[in-house]
Amino acid sequence: MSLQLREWDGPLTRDLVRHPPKVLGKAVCGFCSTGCGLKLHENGVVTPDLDYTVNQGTACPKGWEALSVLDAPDRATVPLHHGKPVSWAEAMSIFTTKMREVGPENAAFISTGQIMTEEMALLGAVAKFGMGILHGDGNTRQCMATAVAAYKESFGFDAPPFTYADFEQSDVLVFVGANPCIAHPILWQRVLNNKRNPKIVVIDPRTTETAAAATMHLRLRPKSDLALFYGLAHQIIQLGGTDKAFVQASTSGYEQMREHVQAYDLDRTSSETDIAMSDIRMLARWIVEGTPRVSFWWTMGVNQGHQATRTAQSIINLALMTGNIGKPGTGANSITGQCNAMGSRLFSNTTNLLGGHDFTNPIHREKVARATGIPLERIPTRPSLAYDQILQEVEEGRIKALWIIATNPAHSWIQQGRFQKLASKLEFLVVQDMYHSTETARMAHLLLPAAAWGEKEGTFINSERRHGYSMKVRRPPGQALSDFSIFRLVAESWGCGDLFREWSSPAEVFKILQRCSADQPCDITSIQGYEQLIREGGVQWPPGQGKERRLFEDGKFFTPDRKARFVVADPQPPIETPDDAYPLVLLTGRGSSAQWHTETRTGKSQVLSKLHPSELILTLHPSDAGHIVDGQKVLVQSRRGSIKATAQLRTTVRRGEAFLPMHNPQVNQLTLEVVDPISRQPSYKHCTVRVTAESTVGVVSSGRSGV
Ligand SMILES: Nc1nc2c(c(=O)[nH]1)N[C@H]1C(S)=C(S)[C@@H](COP(=O)(O)OP(=O)(O)OC[C@H]3O[C@@H](n4cnc5c(=O)[nH]c(N)nc54)[C@H](O)[C@@H]3O)O[C@H]1N2
Ligand SMILES: Nc1nc2c(c(=O)[nH]1)N[C@H]1C(S)=C(S)[C@@H](COP(=O)(O)OP(=O)(O)OC[C@H]3O[C@@H](n4cnc5c(=O)[nH]c(N)nc54)[C@H](O)[C@@H]3O)O[C@H]1N2
Ligand code: SF4
Ligand SMILES: [Mo]
Repeated sequence: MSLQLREWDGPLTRDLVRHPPKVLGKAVCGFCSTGCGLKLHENGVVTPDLDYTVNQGTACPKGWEALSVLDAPDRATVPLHHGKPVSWAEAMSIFTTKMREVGPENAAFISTGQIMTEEMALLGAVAKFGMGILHGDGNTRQCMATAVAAYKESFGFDAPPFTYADFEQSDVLVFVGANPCIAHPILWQRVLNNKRNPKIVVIDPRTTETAAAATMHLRLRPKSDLALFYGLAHQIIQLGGTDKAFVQASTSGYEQMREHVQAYDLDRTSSETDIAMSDIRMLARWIVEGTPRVSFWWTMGVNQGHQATRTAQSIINLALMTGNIGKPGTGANSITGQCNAMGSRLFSNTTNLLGGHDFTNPIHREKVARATGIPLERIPTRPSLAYDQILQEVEEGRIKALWIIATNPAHSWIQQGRFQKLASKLEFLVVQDMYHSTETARMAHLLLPAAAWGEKEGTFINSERRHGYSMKVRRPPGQALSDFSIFRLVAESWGCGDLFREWSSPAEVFKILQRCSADQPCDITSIQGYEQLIREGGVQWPPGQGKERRLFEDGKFFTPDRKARFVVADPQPPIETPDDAYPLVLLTGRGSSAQWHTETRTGKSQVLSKLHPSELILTLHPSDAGHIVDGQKVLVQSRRGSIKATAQLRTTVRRGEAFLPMHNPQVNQLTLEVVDPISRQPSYKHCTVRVTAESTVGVVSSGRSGV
């Protein structure tokens, strides 16, 4: 198949679009949360689905290459025990024996936002209800936990309110810590469809591709967002921009918020954020004058921070106070990351009990017991520990076995040195992945080979709450099995298979999950099975009229008093701040639209590899470079580690700051394990480093102190 790839690399792609090979089926893309509809053809060819509402006939490079990356030589094709092939029967016997030896109370699982909803639900159910494992979290903690915590407290439920049509119907779009040109290119395309001549505001310390395309770029000091949004709220109040009727009818806590932001006058806000007073005032005017439709969009620049939840809520506050919610082109909108992060938020049975329920609530437990047929006493009465807390338990020797599914923490978890040390303490590490070569799979005692997207069926939930169906169009390689089948094997092997008789196929599990969702904000009981998802090109929760729908049109939220809450806090400084030894702030994030996270998949495509630099590039401001010249090899050092990179001197980063893409496995050797205390999401976008020339003669220092 990789031969095929070379054949259609380049201008031939155009002919393929005109005369594509036979269509085998349709699927929702398995990379990002945009959830583009794709057609899967023979010979590994993918084309965008012209009829799908989300992407309207377009796809980004990862989508086009989605099938080709399945044919890599390092696909896991047989179970491996300490690197040696074993049969599935042996693998299951090893799994069960070791897990029993350690005891389920001393085991945990780490799930993902990148398998089918039905699969993650089955995993959560088998592990927690069947095996009695109490603790399970997922890579969604690295990504969306902040948005979840913020929405729950502010809206009463984890409910991103928007539909993608809002990109097209907005007059002012404010992107905070988001770089959709790279991370969500097809959503950016929806922005470009906007015919209202919108103002596009980008709030990001870097001049990103998105910032370069903006009407206004607020190049704030990293992690000063909270002060900026309080300052903006203060300006909006002064301009008389509060939507009093909406605030009165649909919110609580406005007065406290108003008092809290009094302290953020222009002077203070400007000095704490490095944003000119005139720009803050201008943005406040844009938000209120002529009552435009304003939408706020945030991603990892907000979610990954030491005070992330309160920052997300300071954005929500702005939408609430100006009544920009529940109407076309508005909203306080968190853009999701992975293809099924939304599925994992509602149905992974980790932080929440299936269907967005609460483990500690006896009524919820009874309801889920009835909906699933699982005996009530098997449902835990408390939620899992968070990812970082699970690792802490490993450190303290209480958790001795870890089962990791469809995530690669030996690359992606923050502060690698600590992670590696902890993982090596484990008595039993099981990794379930489609490749045997990932950084985490190479550490596994037992590797379970998984089928990939395209080789199995099920549903994802995208960023606008759309359930979409993906078809199986090819066989998995060797003896690899779908994650769904692996979880069923585990249940049988553990001896709890009887509990899951009804969970016999993804379609049956979808029905069980529908029952779990009854009377919740995410109620999907009325969906007529996969058939409706296929026929309608996905269905947003909760189902209703129209192809694209938003929440809160009636001004009623999911809190007990049906009012949205204003939430505020005092800004705290970041944990690690620049000093003489480590003078630069290091930011990390997505490098290109052709690279996906730890690159286990995208790294296999020859087409995608041509779309980004092959070396690790450190972007450094010229005035911080000292004697370092553009293109020079450098050492990037933090208090945790030291890595090599190639310096690129650009003014796209602010003076005193540097940027590294997250796709290189070494980058997290530098980062510092700090989490937001509310969401427990890691703060990947703030630590300090020094950069020195990698020279044999001597070390030439850079940074403000070195210049
Ligand atoms: N091509 C590609 N697309 C992807 C992914 C991928 O790996 N590759 N991953 C997907 C996933 S899981 C996710 S979560 C999303 C992430 O999507 P994004 O969040 O858009 O991507 P990032 O580059 O991580 O971070 C966005 C921006 O935050 C800025 N930032 C850093 N610190 C701050 C700060 O303190 N304040 C503000 N306002 N901004 C700050 C960074 O400079 C960066 O430009 O992308 C998804 N899409
Ligand atoms: N420095 C820094 N680090 C970061 C971030 C950052 O901005 N900066 N961002 C964080 C964010 S937002 C995220 S979401 C994480 C992502 O971090 P990870 O989840 O670790 O990254 P992926 O490379 O997506 O890992 C997915 C794994 O699942 C495997 N896989 C794919 N499909 C399947 C399947 O169907 N079944 C099974 N069993 N396996 C499958 C892949 O081969 C791969 O090994 O990284 C985080 N790490
Ligand atoms: S934008 Fe996201 S969902 Fe669409 S093709 Fe690209 S990776 Fe897939
Ligand atoms: Mo993410």
